[in-house]
Amino acid sequence: MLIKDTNKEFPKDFLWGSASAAYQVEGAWDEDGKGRSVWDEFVRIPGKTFKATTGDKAVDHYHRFEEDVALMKEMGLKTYRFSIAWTRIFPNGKGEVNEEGIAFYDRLINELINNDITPMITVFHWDLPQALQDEYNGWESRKIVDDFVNYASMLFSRFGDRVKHWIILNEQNVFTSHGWLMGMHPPGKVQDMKMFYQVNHHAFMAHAKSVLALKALWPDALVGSSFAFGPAYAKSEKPEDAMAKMDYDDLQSYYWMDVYAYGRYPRAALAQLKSMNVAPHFEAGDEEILKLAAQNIDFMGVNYYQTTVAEYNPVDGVGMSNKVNTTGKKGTSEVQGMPGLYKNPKNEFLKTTDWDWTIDPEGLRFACRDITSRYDLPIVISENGLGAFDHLENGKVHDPYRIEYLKAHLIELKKAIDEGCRVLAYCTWSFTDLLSWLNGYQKRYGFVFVDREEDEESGTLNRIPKDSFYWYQYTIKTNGAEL
Ligand code: BGP
Repeated sequence: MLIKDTNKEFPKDFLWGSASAAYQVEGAWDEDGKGRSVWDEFVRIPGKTFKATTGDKAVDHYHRFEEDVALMKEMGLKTYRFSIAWTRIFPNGKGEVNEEGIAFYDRLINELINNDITPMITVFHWDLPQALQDEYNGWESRKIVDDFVNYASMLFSRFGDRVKHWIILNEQNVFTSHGWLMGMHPPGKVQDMKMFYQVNHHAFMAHAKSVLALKALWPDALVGSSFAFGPAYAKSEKPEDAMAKMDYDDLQSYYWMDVYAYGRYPRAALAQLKSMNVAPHFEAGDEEILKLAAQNIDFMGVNYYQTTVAEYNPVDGVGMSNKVNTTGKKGTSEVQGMPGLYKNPKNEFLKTTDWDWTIDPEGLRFACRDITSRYDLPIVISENGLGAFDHLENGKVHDPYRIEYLKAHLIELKKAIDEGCRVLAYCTWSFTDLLSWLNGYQKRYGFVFVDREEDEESGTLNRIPKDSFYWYQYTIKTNGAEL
């Protein structure tokens, strides 16, 4: 569309934000009664993370959250999205609540509110209690649904008086594909397609029942889950590439978003899964619960980093690869695909980051438009950002590339808003530098540099605002009018 004469500013009350996740920032991995999560164990398996980095200390947000919130206040941030570590609340995943864990998040929430920053909570950002993994294989068992809802309901009842914005699951598509197909996240399974879809069904049920539990308690709360959306462009005008895009969309995007928004799986995707004998098993009543939850979500959460290309992939073509660039050496990722359906070659028209992620600001607009057309739901951009090598020189960090990246994405986001998309919030990834799950500490995303070594637990952990910090501060102050 070509919308003329629009207001330069973003909507009034637009939530300019930034995001993090507990395991990636908190540290204090075994303090104040916290139990072990699957990530606490997984990072200790040799070869799983870049240079064996862990979140044991991370960037010590657990002890420095007041300093971090003071910086957010200085920046003028309107919302801070963070996740709760399930194992701080229930060290064993269920049973007795750990009041020290509740107290930590109470302090964080109150500190944010006292500084005029709206807290936005992610209930689950991947750090499942190890106790539940040991007892019944975590997400693989239907038992997870009740334990999840019990945990989520504890958060709703203890924090819901002050927290209105809730994201139930972070990137269900990523933690399940990395955990059950690629072997790169816990529990490290490879190509277990049947379990992958069953695990996803359990996660959908946990999401749906949590949405309903929240609304029963706090009808005015705003809720959704965050999907890692990588929209696809067809490689060419060949009909087989258009069909490859459609297959990709149904199996890689709508498979999740349709369940959140409509409460049902895409029909063609289910037909495909049935023909492969990997379709999920439903219990009686599941369909109704998914539908009811879908009627109760308030937004689609979107983590947007990149787009992809869909090209027809012959039956003997490429499959899933776990050759992913975790070193920052360009060109070390391999093409992924599903034989007989699609593969995702490089987009020759776009530049990439050092970790081979395509840089595509228009893709963000495309994502918002697609969601708006298909679901007509408001959107929360819950993550978007650039992972890069940053350098501290004479007490300063100059990151013009990050400013350029974020600015270009915001310009496209504003176009999407002008075109009718209802975007409630934009959270960059991330506020401070933090642990990148598989890429260690050298892949930095923050507005605030954290002085810590890449692969060992040393460094002052001092916070140093980068140039992008001041740029975002100004962008917020002017409500995006001068991008
Ligand atoms: C998303 C996750 C975040 C964060 C981000 C950047 O998938 O929700 O937790 O890690 O991606 O990814 P990475 O750290 O792999 O660069």
